[in-house]
Amino acid sequence: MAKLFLGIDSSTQSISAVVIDCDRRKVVYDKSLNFDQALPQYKTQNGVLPNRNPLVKHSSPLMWAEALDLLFSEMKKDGVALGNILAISGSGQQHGSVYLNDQAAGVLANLNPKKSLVENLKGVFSRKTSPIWMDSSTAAECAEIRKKLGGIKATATATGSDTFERFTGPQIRKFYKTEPKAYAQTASIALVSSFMASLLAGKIAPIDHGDGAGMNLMDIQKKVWHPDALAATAPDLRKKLPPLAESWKVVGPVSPYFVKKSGVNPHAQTIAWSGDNPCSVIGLGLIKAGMVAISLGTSDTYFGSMKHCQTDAHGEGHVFGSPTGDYMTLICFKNGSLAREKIRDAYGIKDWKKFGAALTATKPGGNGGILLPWFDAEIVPRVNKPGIHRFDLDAKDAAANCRAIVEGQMMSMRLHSQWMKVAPDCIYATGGASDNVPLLQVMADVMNCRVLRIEVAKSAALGAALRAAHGWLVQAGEKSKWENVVADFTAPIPNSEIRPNPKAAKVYDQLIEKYARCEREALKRLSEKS
Ligand code: XUL
Repeated sequence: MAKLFLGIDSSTQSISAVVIDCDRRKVVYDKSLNFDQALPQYKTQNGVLPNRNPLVKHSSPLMWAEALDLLFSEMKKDGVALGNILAISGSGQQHGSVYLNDQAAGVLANLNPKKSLVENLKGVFSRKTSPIWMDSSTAAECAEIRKKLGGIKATATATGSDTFERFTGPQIRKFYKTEPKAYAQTASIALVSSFMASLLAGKIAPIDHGDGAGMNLMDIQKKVWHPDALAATAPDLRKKLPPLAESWKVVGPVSPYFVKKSGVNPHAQTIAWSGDNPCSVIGLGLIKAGMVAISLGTSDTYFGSMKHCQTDAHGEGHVFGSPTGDYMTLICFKNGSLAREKIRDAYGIKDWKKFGAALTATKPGGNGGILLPWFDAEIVPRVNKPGIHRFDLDAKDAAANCRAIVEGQMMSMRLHSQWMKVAPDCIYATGGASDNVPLLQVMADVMNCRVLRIEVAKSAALGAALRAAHGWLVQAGEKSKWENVVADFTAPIPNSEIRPNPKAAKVYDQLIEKYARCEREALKRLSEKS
């Protein structure tokens, strides 16, 4: 019998399934359902419910449940050998929360397969909609919680991140302040991940350390609920939160609902779900400290892994639990591809190939020119007033500006990941711009580290499937080294390795000091102006 594991990704816009065969080391099934298209009755736009207030972004937990039903019926229709699935885990969009009343546990334990999940779940919510990660309506609550915890550094040290509007704690506080009755009727608060795991297992599932760290409620060092953070957020909160658990925790066998309805193996175990970023870390194969992935998308994202928990005193980067039991970081630089594109277009450079040629034609470090690429308000470092800043750089020199923007972005990543105290020893590059070899050469030189390209379609769902395999092996008492679990599934593109040029790396060791000085100067100027 094939050893099959299922990973499900309940993301912002869609739900996906990836099935892996662990003996053949292959993905054997892969399917996505887009919420707006598959479930138009919920009237979501890109998975989000319309709202008059542009800061409010909610979605429907019933829609996510209906999508799960639909996904299983599609798998059955497509002939997936659901009877051979040994374990199921999943990934949920991080930070989103689901509010359940005191009926929920009983309903979950007795899901009726003759009805749909939606029909089963009708009476279990104490809040109809779920705030998701795109919501930014909790600035006041962020300030209140941060103040009670003693400021940015203290908040980040305690919970792994400064307070952020999308994080669950500030969202819970807003719910408590604006709908105190409904808050009082809430018996259990789930994350998207633990809610979906609860449906699968037919009981309230724990929150894993990966997703739990995205709440501003978990003690990031001890991995338990942080009493001060709970007290700063809302009364009686401890009672409403499920236990925290390791990411490989077996929640229990899959609910008979899915066995009877879809023919899932009755012995299939539900493994704790996690957030999409922790799952992607596994789906990208970042299983050891020092392994880093840089995603070059609209924004550039730096995913790191570390053994020992360090936090960012400036509160710009996040620390979550890694599903390996170690820690991971997520640092998001807003001015990514769009900023590169702005420079490309400003100089009339036709395509990325020509942009790459400009990088190759110029020498590392230019002539000491620095460009701070804040076309948009930036997250890291915090910049509220958009604008680019040039130092010793001729604005008329197209090629020098192409080099300077990429160097600036890479030096910013190097500078603003130093708090991790782990120098990368291997970087996986992903995302749209990762096929630009000259750009990756600048990355390798600035970081003084080899860079390999990796394809990441469905990294969160794949990571969830790999986590299901790992959780199943752990509970079966079998050896479950992460290297063996991810082997073949997360291999970088063959022959894609780019090595740093030692001479160039030396140039950047010097130039980064100047970059840091320029950044400090620009930030000081901006704060004086405001
Ligand atoms: C991370 C974050 C997003 C969501 C996307 O903090 O908010 O990456 O996880 O689903």
